[in-house]
Amino acid sequence: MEIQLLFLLTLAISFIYGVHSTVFTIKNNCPYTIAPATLTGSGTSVSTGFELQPQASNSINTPAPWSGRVWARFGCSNDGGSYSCSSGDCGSGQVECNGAGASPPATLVEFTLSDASSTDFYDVSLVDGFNLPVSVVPQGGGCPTTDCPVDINASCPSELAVKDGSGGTVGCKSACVAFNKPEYCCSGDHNTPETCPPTNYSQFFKNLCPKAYSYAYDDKTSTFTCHTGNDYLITFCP
Ligand SMILES: *[C@@H]1O[C@H](CO)[C@@H](O)[C@H](O)[C@H]1NC(C)=O
Ligand SMILES: CC(=O)N[C@H]1CO[C@H](CO)[C@@H](O)[C@@H]1O
Repeated sequence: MEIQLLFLLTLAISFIYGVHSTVFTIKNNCPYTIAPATLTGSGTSVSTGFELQPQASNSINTPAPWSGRVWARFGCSNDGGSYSCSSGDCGSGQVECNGAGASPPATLVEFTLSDASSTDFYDVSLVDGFNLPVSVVPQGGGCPTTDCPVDINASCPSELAVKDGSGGTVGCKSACVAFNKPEYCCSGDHNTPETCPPTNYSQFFKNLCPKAYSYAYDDKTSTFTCHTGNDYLITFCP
């Protein structure tokens, strides 16, 4: 009897381990409503969009292995029955992005979650520009925090700034998004780390957010790892 029970317990534990999932808790610390969104790159698709009032949070269970990104929209309205946002919009016409990505500029939080007992990778990316400050704090395990805690809109060079209808800056494009040149996008004959060094524009972002990706080959100072099995708190306007 006891041996059977032990067997069943072992089976239950390995089943639970086999479907390990990571919890992303997404918190809105901004003084206005935001609409976080996710885009799954590989793995099971999770909730693709929802609104958060100031100080509200929402948890998303993400079965590992998974890779994808999280960002947040703001300045959203449902005028004429179609949902759209002045920053980070995904063009779906709904609160859910349904597999559509952010229209740049948007601050991206990127994850690659492993299913085995190995390593998760995460970063904050400004490669597509900036729209909101964010922090990523692994819950437990002594893993490093990464963030872009500064409102870059406030100091965005005019040639990169995106304005809303009333003239407020609602995003700051990367030089790649603004000028679409190989030396800024690390494309064409600039598609290696050697031929695509930092530029004065990527350095502008790096100076404000030293832990975030400021251009495509910014890996060394911008990718963070944690052993698999941790949960993550993602706070907008930390
Ligand atoms: C980068 O350099 C270009 C060309 O010299 C200049 O026009 C631009 O203002 C600089 N941008 C920043 C953010 O320093
Ligand atoms: C300087 C500036 O305009 N910053 C803005 C960045 O975006 C947020 C959200 O709309 C505004 O509140 C800031 O004023």
